[in-house]
Amino acid sequence: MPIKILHTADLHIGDRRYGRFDPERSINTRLDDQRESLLYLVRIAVEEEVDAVIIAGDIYHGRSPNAAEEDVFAEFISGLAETGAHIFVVEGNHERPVVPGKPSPLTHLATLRIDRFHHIDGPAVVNVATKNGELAVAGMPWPLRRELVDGGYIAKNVSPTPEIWDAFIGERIDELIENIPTGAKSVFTGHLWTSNVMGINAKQTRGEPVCLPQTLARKPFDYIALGHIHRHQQVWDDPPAIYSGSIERTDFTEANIAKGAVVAELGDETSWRFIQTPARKFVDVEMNLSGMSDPIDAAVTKLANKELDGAIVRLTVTQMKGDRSFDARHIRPKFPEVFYMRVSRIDMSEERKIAGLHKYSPLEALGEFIDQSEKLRPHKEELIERAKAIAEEIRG
Ligand SMILES: [Mn+2]
Repeated sequence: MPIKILHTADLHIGDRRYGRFDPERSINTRLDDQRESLLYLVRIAVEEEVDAVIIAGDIYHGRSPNAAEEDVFAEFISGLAETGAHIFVVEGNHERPVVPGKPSPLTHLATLRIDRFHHIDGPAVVNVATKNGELAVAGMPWPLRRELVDGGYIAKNVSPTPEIWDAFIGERIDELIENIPTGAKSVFTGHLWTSNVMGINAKQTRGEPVCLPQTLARKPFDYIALGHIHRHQQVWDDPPAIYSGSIERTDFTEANIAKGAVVAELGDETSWRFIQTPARKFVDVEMNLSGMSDPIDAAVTKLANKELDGAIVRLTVTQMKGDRSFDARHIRPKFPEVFYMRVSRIDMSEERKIAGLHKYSPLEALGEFIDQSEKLRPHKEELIERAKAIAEEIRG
């Protein structure tokens, strides 16, 4: 039988965005969603009888998870441990300590020496025997700038280019490959960016670790289990290099994107399939309410046609100067089935734009411009980042 693995990443337990504080239990309601998706993965591990579970970083959203968040992860791990599968966890940027020797929120789990639980906090190969044969997992946690300095790749005050990161990561992979036993099935798992167009993407990765997909996707690896990019995607064919993606939607750019994990089978060939988690639905609604005699009523009518049950909703209304004011407090009570609703109002008035323009810095003006474009709005963060970089270059 092939060795079967479940690959997940970017759990972001404790991400509180788009949730509410539940005063009775003193937790954010998004934690329930994260728990649901994780327990769903435990069921998958049971049903599929996987030999190993690989968690490719970013377990927690914050560096200091609270007790309720730790309990959600503990419940996940104990559920997986009961299946008898080996569990491998590499550290992501959200938990790897920058200070050498400082414990991460995962260190105590390693200290407990739970059977078949493997915590990878530096580049290392872990060999295990599964019911379907020998498996070697080569892991690389989120690489740190300090490691480039210590390794002589850059001087202390230099910002690393993508090419330097690619060289550093490639050499670590060479070392890991030397430690893969011949005849074993093997998986590389890491938390980092990959890009086919390194130079172009340098600004997107902002000096963070990045490499070409083929720097990782090499023989003898049978499968490359990646974390960091929240959108599920395959970045290389042979061996397959996959971002499982986050288990839940983490912002509105993912509103229409399926969320889940990957089940891969390592036989003579590697095959894999994506399995969806019951991630909470995000619904993005935009409406122009200019000139409406009763904008609240108009918005309620339009929203009533949408499937909003249990959804996280972002409502963006555009109006002009002189329109009847739109008070979001009148909207939310009409949709008790909605999990969370954020309402924002954009004033499209030309007069206001011209009269108010002198108040803006160039970046603020760009932000205002992006806000008014349906096409550009989802890319706001990235566009602003790029504009900043360009502005810095011009200033020298
Ligand atoms: Mn990450």
